[in-house]
Amino acid sequence: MATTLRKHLIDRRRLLEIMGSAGATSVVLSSCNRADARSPGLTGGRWEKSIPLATSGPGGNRDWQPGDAVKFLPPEKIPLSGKAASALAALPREKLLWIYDRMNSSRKWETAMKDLFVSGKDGLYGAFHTYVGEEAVACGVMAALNSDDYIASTHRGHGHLIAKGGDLNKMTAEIFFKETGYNKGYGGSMHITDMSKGIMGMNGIVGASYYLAAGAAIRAQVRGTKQVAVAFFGDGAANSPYYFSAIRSCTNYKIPVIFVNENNFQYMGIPMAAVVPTKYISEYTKGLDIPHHLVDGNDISAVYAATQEAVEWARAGKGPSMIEGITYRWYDHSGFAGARLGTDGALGLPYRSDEEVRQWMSRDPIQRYKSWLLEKRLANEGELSKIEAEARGAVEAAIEFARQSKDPEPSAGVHNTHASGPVAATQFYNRTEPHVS
Ligand SMILES: Cc1ncc(C[n+]2csc(CCOP(=O)(O)OP(=O)(O)O)c2C)c(N)n1
Repeated sequence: MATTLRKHLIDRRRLLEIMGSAGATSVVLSSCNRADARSPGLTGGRWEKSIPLATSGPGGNRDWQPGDAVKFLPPEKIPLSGKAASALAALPREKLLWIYDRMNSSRKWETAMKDLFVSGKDGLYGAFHTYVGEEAVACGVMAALNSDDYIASTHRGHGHLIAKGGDLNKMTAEIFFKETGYNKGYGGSMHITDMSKGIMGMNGIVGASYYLAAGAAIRAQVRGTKQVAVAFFGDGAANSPYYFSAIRSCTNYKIPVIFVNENNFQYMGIPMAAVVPTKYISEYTKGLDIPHHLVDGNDISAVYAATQEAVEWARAGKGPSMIEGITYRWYDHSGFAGARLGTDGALGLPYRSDEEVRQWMSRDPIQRYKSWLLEKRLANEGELSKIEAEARGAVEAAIEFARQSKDPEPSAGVHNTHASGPVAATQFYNRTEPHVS
């Protein structure tokens, strides 16, 4: 047994190389991009045409141009009064500060990772999809959930995980591919999962969140636990055939899923409008008799209030709701083309205008929330600065934790890449009959 195992031992890096040379899909190959001289890939500096670029397409908005996302720009400040502001302000102050902490932790963690990727300092590599700019969606949703509710995330899900209580040390160690990481260094960014916190995982499969969330929600429905499940998805993922199928079935059976669309106008390097025939994603399912909430996704109060209503609706046994948050990502689809060390945002990308990026960055969801808290006198500068400093400290500590952690042993590859461990792996490799999948 030991000899057989040794014969087949490969470490993660070798596995990726083999898959790449065997012509694995672009999704897998993208995780092979290294931040080194041989393959600058998607990390730092320039934009490689390794992702598709189309500024026009079959959608209903054929005249969409880079820069047009400015037309959807929300106001500079989030409303101090009104239904959403009242709903948020009704939360205990500790919870309001907790939201500020989660938003800052998410932003500071991803920004620190960006600086590490761009500098090349720790030799980081692999796919990394930043959520920077979209934090109000994750934190607004999570503020309305209980800790035992479920979330099914996306490829761009670090912000979801951090808002749901993901462990920064384990997340960072996973990005560093260390054995202390969430997936013991064998998953990387897109497989981070923490079932103890209801986090059913980030996911490299676009559109996978619908059925994962539905499965968890059916379980809750059958057991009568009143838990809900949230399926996060992007504007591009709304074009998956599974989207309508899932939301329709959840409507039929009143399954407690909340479908949360993060409309950031960008579908890799394709403007969302080139493939979306309606103005908003929430128009896709208008015919279904379920609540639809179209909100400013950079306004934490709007996202929170919409989710609170959707949660009440679901817990009352009325089934799913759909929330669309209009937001914007500050960086490239994956990696850090156009990004700079110590500076926010990625400029010079061909599928969007720099002016659009700057305008959307001026609607920073964290700054907007900070002003709201201060103007409503729900927090003071000192308290918020303390939270910012603590978030920074936690990120620095997590990076140090990852640096100090060990690389996985090569033999761990057999344990960590097969669900049933080394026995199943050995049987698979020793099989004599042709493998039919
Ligand atoms: C099933 C599947 N198809 C295609 C891809 C390649 N892919 C990765 S991310 C992405 C775009 C997703 O866009 P969107 O849903 O708008 O999310 P965003 O990246 O904007 O957050 C695509 C097509 C994939 N990972 N999985």
